[in-house]
Amino acid sequence: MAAYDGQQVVVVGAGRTGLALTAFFLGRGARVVLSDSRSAAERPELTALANQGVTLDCGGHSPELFVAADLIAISPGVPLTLPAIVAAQRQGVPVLGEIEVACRELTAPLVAITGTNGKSTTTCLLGEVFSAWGKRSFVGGNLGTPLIEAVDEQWDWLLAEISSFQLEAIDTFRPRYGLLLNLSPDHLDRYPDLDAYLAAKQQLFLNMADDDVAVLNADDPQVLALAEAADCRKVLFSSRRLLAEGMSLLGDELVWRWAGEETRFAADQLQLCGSHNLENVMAALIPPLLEGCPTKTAWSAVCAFSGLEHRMAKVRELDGVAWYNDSKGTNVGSVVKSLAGLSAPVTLIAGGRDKGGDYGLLAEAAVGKVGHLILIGEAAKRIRTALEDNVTCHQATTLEEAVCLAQQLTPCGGSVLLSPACSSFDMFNSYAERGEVFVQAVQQLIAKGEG
Ligand code: UMA
Ligand code: ADP
Repeated sequence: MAAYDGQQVVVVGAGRTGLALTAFFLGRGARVVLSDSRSAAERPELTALANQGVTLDCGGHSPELFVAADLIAISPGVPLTLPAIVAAQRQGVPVLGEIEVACRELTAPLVAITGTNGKSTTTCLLGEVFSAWGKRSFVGGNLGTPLIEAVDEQWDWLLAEISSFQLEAIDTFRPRYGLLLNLSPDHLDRYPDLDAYLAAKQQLFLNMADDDVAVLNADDPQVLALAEAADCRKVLFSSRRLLAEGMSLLGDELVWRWAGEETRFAADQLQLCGSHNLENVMAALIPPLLEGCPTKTAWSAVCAFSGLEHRMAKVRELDGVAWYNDSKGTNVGSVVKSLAGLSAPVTLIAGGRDKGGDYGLLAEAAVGKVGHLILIGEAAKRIRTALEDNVTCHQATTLEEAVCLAQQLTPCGGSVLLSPACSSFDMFNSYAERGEVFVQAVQQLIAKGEG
């Protein structure tokens, strides 16, 4: 455990993570400065913290406070390129990410789940299995509850979704299990190029060694390449070939081969749909099975899991049209997977804050599948440019307008899919809010004959 008594700590970002970090450092006797780019007027709720002795640095990040700190603790949304951070680092002030601060306090073994897509689903699947096995598990991280909130309780296991942002500022962070599910371009609004994004993901393996286990997607060459230098055991999963050891998909069975034994699971017992979810299930089973969880317990738990909100969730059927909410489809790779699970004709609602994705890949997936594309948000123009030769494009100013337009355009037997390929922050506070607005608008639609 680190000692912070009397230390001057600057916490950067006053969102969910920053507030949890502030509470943690106050509890450890530190003097806390909470710094946020948003003005105090925008964050009136922070006044209560000022009353508890926290110094507020709002409406920007004051370099003089950063340079004078003993430690800077950053939220995931804060880039290391922030000038005040760069200035402090030059003066030798340590800069730690929240997961680094947290792991210095935590003693329970950690399963860290990362990859471009499927992190939240896999993390929750793991949570279901460990809980069914009777283990007291913290389930959080990028999923919503910052890891630092785990520090004041006793856990058997820590199951944490970890983003590339969170991996940027680690030092000793060392998971017992590190899951790397898949890699495709994402967050190119934060990283200068794909290599920088991949380098952040690779940090997962930085301190993994000896008996730590990297759980890797054998079908993703980029995943294998990033893990090549990892100095720990590697256990693979594959949906394309039967592995001599590891977890494979063979026809409609999952095959677990380990220590000379083989167990088979019938995939049609799962409630989760789609080939991508089979990958998530395969990855999630590996840590508990290696730890000795009975196979029946693990399998029943994954079968009982019906999925998370805002991920390919069917909202309703109306006039023979199925409506799906996939608001969490925030990059091109995930939209491609979601489209693969539907048959033509699909009316796709996409757009939002551009993350620099390659919409050309979306154009390939849309051919013969997407009849109409309805665009919303800041990225509309870039997406239209990439897809207008392949798909009929339409524009809507609000998500509600997009829903009404989709109803007019989609024939009986088709489906409407909200899967934006972008983040939500141009029009909403979160992907969840975007999904809720979509669901509400869809629920309010009246059948065509009744209008
Ligand atoms: N801020 C600054 N300066 C900056 C940037 C941001 O002061 O340069 C301030 C903002 O004004 C805001 C605060 O920082 O007040 C927000 O901090 P944050 O963006 O780190 O958000 P948190 O609320 O702390 O939530 C973070 C994760 N957010 C991001 O990574 C962007 C949440 O993941 C995560 O659930 C939470 O920590 C708990 O761990 C969200 C996410 O979108 C869901 N993650 C990305 C993704 O999944 O694609 C990585
Ligand atoms: P993340 O937490 O990484 O964003 P989620 O589990 O929330 O992942 O799923 C988000 C979306 O990503 C889903 O709606 C689906 O379209 C897509 N997805 C989920 N799992 C996978 C996977 N293993 N491979 C590719 N895409 C996936």
